[in-house]
Amino acid sequence: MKDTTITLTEHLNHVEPDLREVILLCSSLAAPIRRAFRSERGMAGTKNVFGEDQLALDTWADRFIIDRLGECPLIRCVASEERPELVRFDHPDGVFSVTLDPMDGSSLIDVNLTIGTIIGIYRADDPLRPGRTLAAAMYILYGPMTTFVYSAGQGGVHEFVETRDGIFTLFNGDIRIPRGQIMGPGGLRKNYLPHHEAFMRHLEDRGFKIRFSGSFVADVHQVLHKGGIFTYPAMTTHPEGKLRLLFEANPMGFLVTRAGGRISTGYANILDMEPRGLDQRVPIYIGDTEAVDLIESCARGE
Ligand code: P6P
Repeated sequence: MKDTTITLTEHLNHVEPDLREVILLCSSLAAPIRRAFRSERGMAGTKNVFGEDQLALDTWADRFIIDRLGECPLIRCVASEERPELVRFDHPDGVFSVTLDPMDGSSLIDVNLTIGTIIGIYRADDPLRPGRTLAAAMYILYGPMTTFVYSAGQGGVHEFVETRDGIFTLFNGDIRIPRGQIMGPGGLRKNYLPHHEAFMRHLEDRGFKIRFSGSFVADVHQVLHKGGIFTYPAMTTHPEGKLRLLFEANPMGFLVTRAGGRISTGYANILDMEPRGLDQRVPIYIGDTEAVDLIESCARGE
């Protein structure tokens, strides 16, 4: 149901006041980040901890967001995909640890495709915890519209659209992932492992159509609304896949699970994983329960 009268500020009235303050702070990042797209162009000349070339937009957004989060005394630390170490603040009364993918899909900005910011919030001293312990997760999508999706506490998953700078109104309340027939197949077929190869054949036999943009957050958002599955699997060349446990899998898996879907390595629920480190990668299957159940069945050799 689309309702454009309730604002994010009003919608968050059911959330604990300290968490509500941090979620609103995160939503306030959208407008200034979007304004930077035209100025922060080209390569930064640096690489992140995953060995990926950083764009000027990646490093700018990382610095901007961490500076803004660092002004909030409730936040103890931030783990960013763009930094090798945890960023700790001198906030002795801080209660939250934050995970941040500042600009997921950033390379697509030059071709004007949708990219996003992914944030996870733990009520804990550090973010090296299972995704199921998140207090809240959210993402900002910079697409034809600027939208903000969040879930907090025991609540559902809700989408807001920015109507004026910094003002978000409810666009889709309590989203439930439907059963669908789209798939976002990351990786290279020539490097697929047998169980993944079998899974992809099953999807094609069932008439699944490919929807893969190169932006994880945008592709998962589409699956959240239309059902189906996004996958970036383990491969012969990348036994742990490409995408990151802390910065991508946990927050997006938390949201999709809250909407009635699932996230799996192909063998087990990713939200139960104890992270080994900030830079841990993980094979990802995220989508409606039927599609995720199917990959786990393939992995068991059924
Ligand atoms: P590939 C973007 O760089 C990203 O981290 C995800 O957003 C996206 O799903 C994936 O990598 C794309 O990877 O190998 O297809 O370029």
